Amino acid sequence: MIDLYTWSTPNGRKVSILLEELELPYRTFPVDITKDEQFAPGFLAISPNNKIPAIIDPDGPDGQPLHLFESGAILIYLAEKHGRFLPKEGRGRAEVLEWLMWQMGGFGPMPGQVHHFIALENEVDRAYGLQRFMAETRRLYGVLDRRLAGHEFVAGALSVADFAILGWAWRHERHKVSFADFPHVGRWYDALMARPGVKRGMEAKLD
Ligand SMILES: N[C@@H](CCC(=O)N[C@@H](CS)C(=O)NCC(=O)O)C(=O)O
Repeated sequence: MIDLYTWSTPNGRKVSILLEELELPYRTFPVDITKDEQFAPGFLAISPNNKIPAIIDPDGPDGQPLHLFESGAILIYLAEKHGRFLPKEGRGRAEVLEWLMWQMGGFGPMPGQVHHFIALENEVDRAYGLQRFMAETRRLYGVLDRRLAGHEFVAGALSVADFAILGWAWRHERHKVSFADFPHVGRWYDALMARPGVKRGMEAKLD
């Protein structure tokens, strides 16, 4: 049974989606990041970067418990361990990792900045931040839309890269993106959200 330390955020949802798609049993431990619970010493021992999500797998690679933070590392670990949603080798694996890293480095940090600046009260700070990070967020949606114009999923068969990107696309309204402008993303999003495993991952109580 995996222990999942999380909160109901895009990075948190990536892992609950994968756990549900893999039909793995897990226990959820909410870490209320609005109350700074991510800085509690007990949580820092698992996630020294004071961010959710993190997991503990009691049955780690050497038979010993493994704790892991960074959502991308968690997705790769669970996919490899259970032999699904990440090809073992070759071009297919390289492409999934390419799009997973694209999400981790851009399609997450950039819309995350929109979420930050949109909530600021200082008009000058807010205007500059939104101008910069909304433009970059829209650029990334354009990259994804062009990719999905010729591909059913982002990299070969359905993979952890799709789940990682979905976690952030789930918050498109909050970062003021309409799928009317990115129709291929909209088609992909609807197909993924209709999957029973994805639905359970999105609806799981994480807070
Ligand atoms: N690169 C990290 C980012 C995790 C992250 O930003 N988590 C946010 C919630 S989505 C968090 O825990 N924020 C609390 C904080 O920054 O103190 C990952 O993908 O796991």
